[in-house]
Amino acid sequence: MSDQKYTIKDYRSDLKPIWCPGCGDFGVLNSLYQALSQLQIPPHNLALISGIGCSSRLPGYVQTYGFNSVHGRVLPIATGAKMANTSVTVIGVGGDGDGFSIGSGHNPHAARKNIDMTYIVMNNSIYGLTKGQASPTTPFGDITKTTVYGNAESPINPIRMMLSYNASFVARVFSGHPKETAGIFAKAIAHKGFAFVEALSPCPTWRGREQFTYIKENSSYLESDYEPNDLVKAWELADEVEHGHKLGIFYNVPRMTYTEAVESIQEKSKVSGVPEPMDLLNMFAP
Ligand SMILES: Cc1ncc(C[n+]2csc(CCOP(=O)(O)OP(=O)(O)O)c2C)c(N)n1
Ligand code: SF4
Ligand SMILES: [Mg+2]
Repeated sequence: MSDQKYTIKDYRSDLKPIWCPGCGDFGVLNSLYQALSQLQIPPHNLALISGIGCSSRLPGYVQTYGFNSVHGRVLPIATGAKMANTSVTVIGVGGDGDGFSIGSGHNPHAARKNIDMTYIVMNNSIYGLTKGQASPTTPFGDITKTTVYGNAESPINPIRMMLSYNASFVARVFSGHPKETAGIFAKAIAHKGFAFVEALSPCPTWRGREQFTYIKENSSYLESDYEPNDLVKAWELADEVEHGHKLGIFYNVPRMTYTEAVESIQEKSKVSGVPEPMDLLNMFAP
């Protein structure tokens, strides 16, 4: 008998996913169940926060606390949940439209503050739920419902974006590789600080079956001796033109979390004392 208290079935909710057959989000969900079970995260000590989109339906399929919230607002809501109860494991999930378009302005702040949470973006390079408009990760020249003669915009590289925002853990996975994806999810969730994972998750409905094949044929893992602590090296390897879709953990460094920083400031204030109101006024006097 297994000594694991929580098995995959303890994380499955009664809701049956309504994603289209072949949607990459199924693979992401299954890998997340595996990672949670590997880490033995108690379902009652977990909160999954999503935005709006096909991918954002994911919290409903996990037997835990969840909030399918507002388009583009995964990170502020997840941050609030973490601040309200720092002992809860908080995981934000959403799509590329949600996280890199309307919600993009929240990324630098969660990353720079090093909020102790995981953020998984299911990137299908399309707005799936709203029927196939181009997103910020749609490649240049690609044909979509809104770019019928080809996309005139250059895409965001999510790995480079998060590296430049000083995220302390940055990784990329592919939904078609369940075992590897579960392993990287587990490392991201266990990471102390803000962990970002881009999950390449094809949308056969609006991008065709070719999207899965393209990712499968053009992706490869970072070398096994790669050390994910060199920002310049990580930036270089994130170059998709030169390296294709590199998969794995690009960057993983220890850094004080927001909660730790606040606690340390609270401790300092106990020693130095709280300034009197008049002292504060004098500090700003001309
Ligand atoms: C404020 C607001 N603007 C626009 C929408 C419409 N909308 C819903 S989901 C979505 C994009 C979904 O794309 P993505 O985040 O990539 O998720 P996917 O469906 O591809 O998983 C949009 C534009 C909305 N719900 N709320
Ligand atoms: S439209 Fe695309 S992203 Fe949405 S459920 Fe279907 S395959 Fe998945
Ligand atoms: Mg999308």
